[in-house]
Amino acid sequence: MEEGKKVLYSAAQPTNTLTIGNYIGAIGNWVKLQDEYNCFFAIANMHALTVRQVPAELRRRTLSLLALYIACGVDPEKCVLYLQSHVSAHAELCWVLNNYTYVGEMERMTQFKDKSAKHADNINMGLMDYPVLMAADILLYNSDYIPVGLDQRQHVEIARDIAQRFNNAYSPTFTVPEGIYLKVGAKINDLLDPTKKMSKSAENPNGVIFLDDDKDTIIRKFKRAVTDSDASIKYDPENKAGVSNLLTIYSVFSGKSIKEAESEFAGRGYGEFKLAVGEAVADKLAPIQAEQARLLADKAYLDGVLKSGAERAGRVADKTLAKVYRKIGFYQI
Ligand code: ATP
Ligand code: LTN
Repeated sequence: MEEGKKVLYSAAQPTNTLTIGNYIGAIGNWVKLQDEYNCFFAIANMHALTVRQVPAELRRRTLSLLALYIACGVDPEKCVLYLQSHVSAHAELCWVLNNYTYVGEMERMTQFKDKSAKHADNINMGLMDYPVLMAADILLYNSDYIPVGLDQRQHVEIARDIAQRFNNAYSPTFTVPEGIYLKVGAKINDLLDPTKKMSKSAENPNGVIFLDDDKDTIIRKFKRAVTDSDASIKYDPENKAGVSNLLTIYSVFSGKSIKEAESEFAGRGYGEFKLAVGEAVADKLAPIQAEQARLLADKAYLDGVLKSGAERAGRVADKTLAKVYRKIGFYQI
């Protein structure tokens, strides 16, 4: 960790296959930030448990997500990459913070309400406690900045509240973190319902581009993307949600600004535009997919990254936890 650099923290869950929404809103953005900050990027397998998982799948997806981080360009030499369950301080701090969090606040969380509706047969305590575990993740590392998609904003806000509440009850202990959100790409929408977030657990896979989709699938999905009858390629999220979403995706994957993309396609048809978006996405994903497959064949290397990550993360986390235990009055020997 370099002296003087601010701390950046983020994570993704090893559930389902990640989407271009996760790439744009999270991992791809982390890559751009990794030189400027001391970064911790976790694989949130404890959060994954809040929805039923098949054990073998969870295990497989864990390594697959680590390989994906690295294949996307997150550098394990520069950043601490680790598995949440390898650092026991997460669960321990979560327990402490539970006592500074109100049931009413958790019941009001949008994601809790959405996931409770979706998994009505399994509204478990973990699902409700999800934001407190996330606060523990963040606060253990004295994180200054949390780059996430807009769907996670409410969780970052509650982490700030919990940090301030604890600091006020004792003495300054936690850094109060700040969420950072992309101007373009903090919420990529579903291709078939462009008013809704593109989600890796969506019911209809045709509205979602998964990071392991092949070129034909990607082009086919973009061809079917919902647009409008106005036939003009303009960025206007209020009135032209579908086209604006496609422009955002094109802008990120082609490296051009939204304005440049608009002029490139001025006067051209939706068919041609959708094909160009599909090609830009497929061309960018192909080398990432190949690199992920190459890394997955080298399990010893991936295990080594996790081992070193757990040690580096554990050292920082244990220090924070010891400080918390001291302040709350846990007897120490
Ligand atoms: P689920 O669909 O199961 O709720 P998720 O994709 O939201 O999953 P994670 O894998 O934990 O959940 O998300 C990792 C990161 O990707 C988070 O920072 C989240 O905000 C971001 N993210 C997820 N979907 C999008 C999206 N459609 N647009 C932008 N960012 C996104
Ligand atoms: N809940 C997040 C994943 C996550 C996270 C974190 C993000 C777990 N712990 C700490 C930022 C900071 C999600 O994207 N679903």
